[in-house]
Amino acid sequence: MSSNIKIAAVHDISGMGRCSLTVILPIVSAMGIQVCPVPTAALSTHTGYGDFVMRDLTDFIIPALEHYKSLGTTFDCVYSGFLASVEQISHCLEFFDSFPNALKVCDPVMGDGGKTYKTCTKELCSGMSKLASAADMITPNLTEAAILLGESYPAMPFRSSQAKSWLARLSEKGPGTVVMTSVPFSDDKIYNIGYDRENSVFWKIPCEYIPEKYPGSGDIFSSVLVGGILKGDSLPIAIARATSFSELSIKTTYSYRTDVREGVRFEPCLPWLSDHRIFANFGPL
Ligand code: PXL
Repeated sequence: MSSNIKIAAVHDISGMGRCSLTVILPIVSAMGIQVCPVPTAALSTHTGYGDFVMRDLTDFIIPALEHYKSLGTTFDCVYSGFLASVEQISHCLEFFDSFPNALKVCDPVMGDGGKTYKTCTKELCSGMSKLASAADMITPNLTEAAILLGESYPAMPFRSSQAKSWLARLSEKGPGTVVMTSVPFSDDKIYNIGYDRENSVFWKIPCEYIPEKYPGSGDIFSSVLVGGILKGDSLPIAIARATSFSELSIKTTYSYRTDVREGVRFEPCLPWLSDHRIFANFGPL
């Protein structure tokens, strides 16, 4: 029996639309890793449905943390995502500090396609920057990377020299590993790209472009990435695994032509995650 790997997942739970904890729980579990959810908010749907109902759980996080500490619990990873209030930034920092041996991952969920999500205020964006600086690994999309760097949303296509510069500048803020998702270069693919500061190496992993943008895609990618790293994948292999699973589940969804707001139909693809093949569809950036 392999050892028990345990993640504290500090994200919201949205009842419909497949994002955050409703994605992280099944995906990371299918990889044989235990997820302990620490919900930041409960929503009826993700924010893309317009008139969603939301209950902020800001007053839940620190009491939950205190309880875990009183139990002598340890986590192998603290993985943060969508936050519902600016106070939750310091709560996540406290989670990071409480488990010094844990891998600290921040998915700085703030927006997509050049726009911030409805709930993401200016204060929350600057708080997210602080949280990202305290993490070992961050996984922004282009919109979030631009916000973290104080840049405007970039003109497309992105150049590889610009991509390397953004990755390195994000890493200079703190995290030794930076992974940027859905980056369009000048061909007909999109790329997930990564930077490993310790080894001074940049990676790029291609993904076929699918002409539809599903909410929660970033959560699917980051879940597999985090699971892969915790199970011993190198950075490019983990990005390649996460890219392949995302591509498979997004193509599956696209084939059914379902309502985009319902997110990615990853459920039929879950068995794929139990296969521990090594992935090598990567190369240097
Ligand atoms: O997938 C990111 C995400 C997480 N949580 C909520 C969201 C979104 C993206 O729309 O609305 C509530």
